[in-house]
Amino acid sequence: MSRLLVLLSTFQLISCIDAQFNNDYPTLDLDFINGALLQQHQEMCHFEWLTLEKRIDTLRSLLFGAPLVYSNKSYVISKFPHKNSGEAMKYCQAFGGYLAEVDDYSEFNELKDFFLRSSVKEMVLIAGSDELKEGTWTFQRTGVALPFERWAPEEPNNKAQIEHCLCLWKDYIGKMNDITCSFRNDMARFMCELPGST
Ligand SMILES: [Ca+2]
Ligand SMILES: [Ca+2]
Repeated sequence: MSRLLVLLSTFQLISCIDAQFNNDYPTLDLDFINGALLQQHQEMCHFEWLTLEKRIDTLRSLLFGAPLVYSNKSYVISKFPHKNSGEAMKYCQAFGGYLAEVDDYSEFNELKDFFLRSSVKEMVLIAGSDELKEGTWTFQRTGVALPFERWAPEEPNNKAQIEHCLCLWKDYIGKMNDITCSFRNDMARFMCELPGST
């Protein structure tokens, strides 16, 4: 479609320029044409990029709630439950991000308050797993050890020996709990950390 537009624009432009110079000059100024075409193409690309950005924004608002902006990042909570932590990560990656990674107390505090203000009822999945080695918690994306932990009382308890993923838990004012990496329930949500303050 865009190539067709460029082609049609080229014909139109040449015909305009041809008419303009027909009386004085039989030849065309190719540098001028190239410059004009390049400018037109850039304007069209800019327009298409804006359209694409708008579509991505629309899609993001369908899938996630309003973002928290903190430290040049955007954090969003899903409007639907995840089938498993891998699927949740893929949703985050689709928007250029990853499951929210708590790096320090300040970030934990921001995300905890964001979660507690939300309408999510029970828990929100974030980055962190001890699936590879029980009791050793790392980020799934980088394999780096969790730099900050703030567990709820008697957690992590690895209940039924199947709890290898991490969530913030509403029952304990947003503190951490280990939970299963697979589907939990319809109330469960996940949080993504996205680049930029969009
Ligand atoms: Ca575990
Ligand atoms: Ca637990």
